[in-house]
Parts: sequence; structure tokens; C-alpha cells
Amino acid sequence: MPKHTLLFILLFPIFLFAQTQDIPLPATWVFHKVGEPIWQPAIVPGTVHTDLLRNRRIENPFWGSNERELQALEQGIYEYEGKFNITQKQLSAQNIQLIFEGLDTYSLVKLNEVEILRSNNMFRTFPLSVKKRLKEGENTLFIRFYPAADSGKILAQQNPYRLPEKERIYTRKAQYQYGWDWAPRFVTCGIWKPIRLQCNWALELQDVQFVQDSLSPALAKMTAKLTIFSDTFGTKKVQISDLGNRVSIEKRVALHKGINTITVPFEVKKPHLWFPNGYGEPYLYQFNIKLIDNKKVEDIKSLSWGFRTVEVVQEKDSVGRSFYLKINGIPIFIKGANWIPAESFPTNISFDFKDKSTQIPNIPRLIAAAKEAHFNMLRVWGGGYYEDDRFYKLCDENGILVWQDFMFACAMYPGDSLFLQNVENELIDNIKRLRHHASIALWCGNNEIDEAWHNWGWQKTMNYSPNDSQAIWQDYTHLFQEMIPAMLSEYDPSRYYHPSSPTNGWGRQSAYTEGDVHYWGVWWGLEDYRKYSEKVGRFHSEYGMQALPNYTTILQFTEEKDRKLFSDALKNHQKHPTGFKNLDIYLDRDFPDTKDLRNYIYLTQLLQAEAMRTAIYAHRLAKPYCMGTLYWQLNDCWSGISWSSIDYYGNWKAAHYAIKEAFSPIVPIISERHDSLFVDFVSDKIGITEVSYTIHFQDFGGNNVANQSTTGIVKQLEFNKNRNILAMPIPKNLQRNSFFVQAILTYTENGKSEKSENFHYFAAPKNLKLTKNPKIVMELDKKNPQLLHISANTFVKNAYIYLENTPLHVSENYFDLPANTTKTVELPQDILDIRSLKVLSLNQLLDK
Ligand code: BMA
Repeated sequence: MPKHTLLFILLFPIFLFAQTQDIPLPATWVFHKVGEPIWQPAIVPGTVHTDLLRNRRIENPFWGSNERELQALEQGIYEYEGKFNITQKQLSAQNIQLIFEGLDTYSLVKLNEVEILRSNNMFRTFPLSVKKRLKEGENTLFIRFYPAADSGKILAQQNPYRLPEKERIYTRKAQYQYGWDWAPRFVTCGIWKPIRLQCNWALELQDVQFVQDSLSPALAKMTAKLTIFSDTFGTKKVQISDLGNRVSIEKRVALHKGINTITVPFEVKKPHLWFPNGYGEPYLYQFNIKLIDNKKVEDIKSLSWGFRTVEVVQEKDSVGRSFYLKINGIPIFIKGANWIPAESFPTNISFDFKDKSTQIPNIPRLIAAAKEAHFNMLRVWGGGYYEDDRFYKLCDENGILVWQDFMFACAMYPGDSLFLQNVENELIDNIKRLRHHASIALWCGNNEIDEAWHNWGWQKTMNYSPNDSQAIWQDYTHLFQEMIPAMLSEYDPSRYYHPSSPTNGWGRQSAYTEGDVHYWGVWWGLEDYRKYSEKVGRFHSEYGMQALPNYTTILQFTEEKDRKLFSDALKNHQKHPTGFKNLDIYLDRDFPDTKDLRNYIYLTQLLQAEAMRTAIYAHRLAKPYCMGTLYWQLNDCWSGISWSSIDYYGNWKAAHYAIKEAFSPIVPIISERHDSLFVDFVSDKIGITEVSYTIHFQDFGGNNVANQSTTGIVKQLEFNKNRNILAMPIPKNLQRNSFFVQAILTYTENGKSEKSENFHYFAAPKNLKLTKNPKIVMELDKKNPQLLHISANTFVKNAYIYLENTPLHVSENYFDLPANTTKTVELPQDILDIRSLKVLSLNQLLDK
């Protein structure tokens, strides 16, 4: 075939589809602070803080206590100017739109010196028809950002009563940016999402909505609702097809001049279903929807679609009311975490504050780590922002369900008509943007507002009169119990709506018998983390324990003198009002004392890991009474100290390794109740599995004790049906701090042997009778140098393999190693000299 013919074939579809052009605006941007004469280069999308940093106008905002010095920035007015070119061909389009995907927050926008927009909501998308304002050649966009906090303060004064939070609640802007108990205060501004230019000629497919009318193994019945712009009368063709060629339908549609709403029913035979992680393949269809005029494709839109049903089941039972999800008719035990914004300065790229260049975005590696740890859900918490499309796409592709909060958290919100109108627009934009995602399982009105109003004592502390109280509660019920449900019934009728998370506050008995619960008796209530085993509700949507991030993360914001407890830099990275005090109380109960920062980091991480394991095993053991466990929180927005299991730089804390183990599809759970010991197996694996097991009772020198060690096979371990394997009195003749129980189970999956293990101790870690200086031997595998073998002559508790000052990710870490056994872990490819590998264990930190 001649080369040019091939080229023509390759380019042909592009020519055909070139009728609508939708491109990111290729503009060159500069910015300045009003009052300062110099304009400097800016990167869009971005924020003022990141632009100031790139231009070396401010220091690294995450370094030391720099946050404090940078507070005045939020009072500045900043202006951005972008130049872009328009060709004659583009200008010939019928309709040209500038689409602002996200402006943070109060802005005035001018195009070629004419005002085209005033914005006041960071979460909104603004599509503006601008054909008349454009000219061939160079065009200028000008955007001025006003200080959001100031606007919030003015609005607060105008509100008829004082609300429990200050300026943040009046501004439709990510609430954590005003500071949170894990976030610094950076009330930034800027063009935080892309601006696109969209040119349309005679015909335009403006919007596509797919509605799944019914779904069975044999058939999916669908309706496509299309919004089409046409500049003439006439009959056109709509074609819906999928890339796998299983669906291809065409319909002739009569269009009138202007906006047309068209419905196209279609069917998919034997639809391949979408399943969450651990339950099957998250299968997605790639649909193309084409608008055809006379064999010419005038416009095309693509859509990924997963066929699945989601039910949130809440049925009365003898105790209260169930709360669980059924996906494709299967009751799913939900495992996962809460998701907060992955950046303090939200843009579509992450920013490396040290070398001031861009780095790999956080989101893909976080979703990968969630999947690896057997998550099937993330809860997008309501104090951040509606995530970027790529977040939901990754969730779709990886089978991670999303519990999606609307963006309201821990406060009462105003109820005036301007505020509500603004919120209504925001909801329409985001519901329409997100409703196609298979991953989104449910919508939730807000985070902890219902709980707060009924349990946090605001009526008293704010001194509300009964009339004020009533008015505030009415505003609440109007927004979350009337307005949002009404909007969802119009824009996304099929999804379950949960007005507020949690259903009941954790101090109330009903929190454990119905709905979802945020159990904060541990941490906020300072209860022992073992309480997790007693306080089990129907669905845990929050609970958590803090830990410091890894030492290599602390190196990213400290100089030598600050790398100690409790330096100013470190204190500024602890945002919870009594964070260090709480950690000390918890450490004191169970762990040895230390004054050394590295050891302190290690111990807080062990504490967090132990707390999360305790909660997760308790929740899983209580299945099907309890059907979900989402811990607080997966990730961080900066290098702070928080409840995250993965720090800002992507390092796994000890907890993430422990959670990965505890979330394994089949787990042996060892529990103690009233002087008795139990071993139960819990399976989330569909079908029936044959499981082999070993249970060891050993002392720390490697000797079998209590004559109870046993091996066996469970021929038929059923999905969603717990199986008790062992029930016995705790041996009385042994000192509680001198032995442990280890349960190991193995099974075969797709020809591969899978293993899951669990240890149980009968005393607090600090009281265990461990050998102080175990002789640990580490060797690289002779054949595969990526494998590291570790063994010791005595029991090693929580062996942590690390490099002195460089991040290291190994396949398993912080593990317990019985005497005279060998553990093999995988090292990252690029390793190195084995002598640089270090091990820290709890043994070394014990007093005696
Ligand atoms: C939860 C969250 C957050 C908070 C976290 C830790 O209840 O909803 O508001 O950051 O507790 O305190």
C-alpha cells in the first residue's frame, strides 16, 4: 500500500470528526499581585501559591513553620493574563465556547477587555459563548481573583445569626483550605482547572446521559438522552456503538433549529457486568455516540460505561436496621478508607516543593495502593472538592466504589436564596459530570453536620435562642433533605442518597444498631483502641488513629536542628489541637518510652497499625451484622502528621501494610473474649474455598507451648459465612507476656497459592518478654536479587526494613518474625547494596 494511502486511512476519521473542536486553551500566562508592577510567568491550571513559589517570590510553604509567614497572601488581589491565538477557521465556527472548568473562587473575567463572567464558586464549570468577543489572531483573557476569606467575612456579617464556623462556610470553596485538623491554612486562589476552547459548526452534541432502565444477565435496557444543537431544521442520524462491536444502533432524528432533546432507547444483550475489586472484573464498555449528517460525522462523544446494579439495603431487624451494599445482587463487605484532597494546592499536577518542578501525580499511585490493599471503596469526604475526572476514571477501571459526599462538612451553612442558588448550580454541574461513573455507588449530603447539630453542643456554646435554632435547622433540612433529593431525582434518579454521614453520633446507642457510624471514642474520646472490638456498628464510615509520616518525609520540611521531638517545625505539622498529647497517652499505654524522633515515628506507626488491625478484624468478624469498614484516612494533602496510612510523598506507614493484610479476601481472626480464645475464618471470596491452616502456640524462643498447635483443612469455606475453627480457654499456666498465637491459612486461587496470617499476643507490646538484641540475618536471594530473606534466632516483633535517608518500599514491612523462620520480601528493582538496608524492631526499644 502506498504510504500516502495509509496516511489517508489513518487521518480520515480525524477529518471526519473534526467538526467539533474541543481543545485545552493553549495560552501563555502571566500574573501579578495588584499593587505590584511586575508580571511574572504563570502556569495554568495552577494556584497563586504555586506560581509565587515557581517565581521564587515565596519560600516552600510546607517547610518548617513557613505556613505562618505566608498567611498574608490570602488577602491579596491577584490578576492573571493569558494570550492565545484564534485562527480564521476556528472563528468561522457557528458557536465558540470558552469553558472554565474551575476558577478558585471569586473572580472577574474579561475577554479582550470586555467583562464576560463574575464567578463565586470553585466547584462550578462555566461554559461561555464568546464568538462575538473573539478576533482572528491574538486574544487576551484577563482574570482577577479577589480574596475569598474577606468575602466570607463580609457574608458572615450579613447573615441573620452567627453560625458555628467562621468565613469558610459562606464561600463555595474547598473547606480544608481554611485549615483542618490535618491541613495547613492556605486560602489560595487561581485557575485551578483547565480552560477549554470549544468550536462547533452546524451541529453539536452538547450532552449525553445514559440511563440504565433495567439490567438482567440476559439484557440491559438503556435510554440515551441527548442534547443536540442544530442551526437548521432537518433529519440527522444518531449512532450508538461500542468498541467491542457488541452494540451498534442507529436512529434517525428530526431536529429543529436550536436545542433539541432526543431520547434513544437501546439494548445490550448478555451485558458483561462491572464488579468491584475482589468480586470480579471491573468491566467497562467504551461507547461512541455519533451525530451523522449525510454520512459525515458532525460530532462525537465517548463514554465509558459499567453495567452494574447498586442497592443500599436498610432493613429492620431484631436489633435495629441493616446497612449494606448489594452490587449486582451480591452483598458486599465494604473495605476501604476516606479520601481527602491529595494536594493543599489543588491543580491537575502535583508539585514538588523541594526542587520546584512537577512530579508524578499522587492520584494514580494512591488508587494503585488502595487496590493493592484490597479496597473496594473510597469515601470522598465533604470538606475537600469534587475530584477530578481522572480520579473517578481510575476508580471505574480498578473496581473501587466511591461514596461521594457533597462538599459540606462539620458546620451549619447559610440558607439565603443567593447561597442556595449558587449551590444548586454547583450540584447540577457536578452531578451531570459524575453520574456516568460506574464506581460512584451513592451520594451523601454532608460530613457530620447532622451529628454535630445534635451532639456537639452548638445550641449552648453559640447561645442560640429557640427561634434561631429552629431557623438554622430548617435551613439544614431544606438543603439536605429537600433540595438535594429533589435535584437528584431530576439529574440522577437511580442512585441512593444518604443525607448525612454518620447517621447517628458515636455517643448514642443507635449509632451501633442502624445506619453508618463514625466511631471516634478511640482518638477523640481517648478510649483504649481495644474498644474497637466492642463498639461495632452496622457500617463504619470513619474511625482512625494518627501516626507520624516516615522520617524521609520529615526530611522534606526540616533542617537538621528541627529533626527532634517536639521542634517548632514538627509542631506546625501537627494540626490536631491535642494531637501530640493524644499520641503520648496512647503510646504510654502500650509502647515503650522514647525521646528519639526516629523511634517515636516508628512507635506511633506501630500504634496506628495495631489500632487499625483491631478495628478491621472486629468489623470483619461481626459480618453480616457489620458490613463495611472505611478507616480515616487514606492520604494526605501535605507532609503533615495525620491519620493517613500513606503519607504525602506516597510512603506507606506501618498501618498500610497491616491494613493490606487485614483486608485480605480470606483472613484468620484471633480474638479473646472472657478468658477464651477464638480463631475464626472470614471469607469475602465468592464461592466456596478449600483452606489449609496451621495454628501455632509458641514462646518467643521458638518452642511450642500449651500443646495446642494444630493443622487442618476446611473443605468448604463459604463466602460471607464466618467459620469458627478454634474455641478454648486461654492457657492459665503460661505467663501472658511470654507467648503468642499465630494462625496461617493458605488456599489456591487461579493456580496461585495465597497466604494470610495473623498474630495474637496476650500482653501490651511494651510488656512482651522479647529478647532485646535479636540476631537478624538478611540475605539477597542467590537467583533473584530482588528477593530479600530475613531470619532471626529469636522472635522479632515488627521488623522494619528501611534505608537511612531514602524512601524504600518493600512488599511487606513491620512484620513479626517467629524464631528460626525466614521471611522473604520483595525489594524495589533499583536496590542497591544490601549493607545500606537497616532493620529496627520493637525488641530493641524495650526497656529490658
Ligand atoms: C472526622 C472527619 C474530619 C476530621 C477527622 C479527624 O470526623 O470527618 O472532619 O478531620 O474526623 O479528626
